[in-house]
Amino acid sequence: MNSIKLDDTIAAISTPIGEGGIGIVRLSGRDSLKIADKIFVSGNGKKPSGFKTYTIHYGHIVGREKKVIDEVLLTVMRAPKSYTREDIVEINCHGGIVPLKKILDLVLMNGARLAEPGEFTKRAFLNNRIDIMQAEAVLDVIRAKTDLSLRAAMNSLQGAFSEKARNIRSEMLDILARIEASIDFAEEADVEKRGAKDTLARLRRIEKEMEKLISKAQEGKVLRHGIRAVICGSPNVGKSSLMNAILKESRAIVTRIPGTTRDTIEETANIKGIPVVLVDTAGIRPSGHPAEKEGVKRSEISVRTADLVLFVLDYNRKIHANDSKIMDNLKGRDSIIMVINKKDLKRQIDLRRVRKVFPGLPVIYTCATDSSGIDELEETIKKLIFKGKAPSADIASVSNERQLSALRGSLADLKEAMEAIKDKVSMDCVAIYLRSSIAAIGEMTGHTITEEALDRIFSEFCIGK
Ligand SMILES: Nc1nc2c(ncn2[C@@H]2O[C@H](COP(=O)(O)OP(=O)(O)O)[C@@H](O)[C@H]2O)c(=O)[nH]1
Ligand SMILES: [Mg+2]
Repeated sequence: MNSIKLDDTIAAISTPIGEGGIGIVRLSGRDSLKIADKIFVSGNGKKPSGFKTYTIHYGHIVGREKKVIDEVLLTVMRAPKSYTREDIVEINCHGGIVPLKKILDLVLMNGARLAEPGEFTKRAFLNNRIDIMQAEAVLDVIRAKTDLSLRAAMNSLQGAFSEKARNIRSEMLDILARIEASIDFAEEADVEKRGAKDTLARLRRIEKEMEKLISKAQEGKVLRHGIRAVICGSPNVGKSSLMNAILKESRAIVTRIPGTTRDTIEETANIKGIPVVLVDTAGIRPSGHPAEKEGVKRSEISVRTADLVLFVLDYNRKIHANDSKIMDNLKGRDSIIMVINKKDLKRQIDLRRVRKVFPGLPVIYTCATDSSGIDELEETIKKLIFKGKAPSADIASVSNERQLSALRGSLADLKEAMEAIKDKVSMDCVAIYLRSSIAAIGEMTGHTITEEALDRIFSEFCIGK
């Protein structure tokens, strides 16, 4: 992998492609200033390599045959106090595709290499400015869909969780060092016995801490990345109308003709601060039409993979065979909310049978056309996701599946180590489990992460970040 080398200078357009007030071409690496010297002409004739750190300068980018490409502001941030800990130059030019591309080309012609996705952040990681969990938090900040998601991501970016994880790891390293020392010196059985008791007590504290982090993980993941909620039910009960009411816009097509929605439509809603991807499905019913058939198949898949199901019934209609069939499909899965829509019309529905099949299911009455009941529905969704507790964006927690599985692995090995002590197995064996536990938590923090895992993380970034 060439990007692990840090001796070259990288460059990329760091602003989104399209028309904008300004656009930024960013350079990072040891030749950033030298390259800037060749293409930037300031009003007073001074060169970027002479500029102080954290200063901004007015001038022009000049290409071949002294042709002026754009009028710019150039910012210099010198190593080590920069995003990457390397020399950084940012060229603020006009935000059009052509000036940005021309400036980037010029920079590349003068010795920079085009950055890979996320490579600036990767350098910040490789140069130890941030750890891998903070790098992941950068992406979460960029992608935050709600205020709450942003706050949770910023909390991680500022290192609240990293510090906790680092402390756990260094405590484990300390315990391991003591065990290794005791293996060499333990002649006296008495000393070893006392040592084992102390070690066990320390490991138990770490175990508790890890378990707490794992129990909070779901909340952390939901706040950052949200959940998927699928809206299902028979045709014409008001699924698409409900989706539009929650989104507060007309996203899905609503008609009086059953079977209008044939494809699944997805849109992110902000439900009480939680990003919720709403999936509007084709009404589930047997159909002869191939397009509708495919839509129905997709609906059934969506229901299986969703975190939450909004099962919609028509207040104005008796439960019919199709509703019952959907209920059969839903039987056994959790996180379902029953939405009885069209409450403005006359009551026809009888819920006794439904309640028998799904005892304890939350039932919300709505009218999608005037949005009444929608707020109560949103409250219920939030309560169900967080099991009645209010979510806190300020807790330091695991934020994704990668971190969670590393933490789980670490805990499993830690438990093995504790068992080994209890069973009075040799301390050599305890040390093996502990080392493996430390390696797993190191994967989470990035202390012992593989290059492959790194590549996977940074490949999700955009170029220029
Ligand atoms: N009276 C009334 N009509 C509704 C309500 N919700 C939806 N509708 C109407 O029911 C029909 C079907 O709605 P639609 O959202 O397309 O249902 P879907 O097939 O389940 O997606 C449309 O004519 C809607 O205007 C409601 O709460 N009250
Ligand atoms: Mg529909």
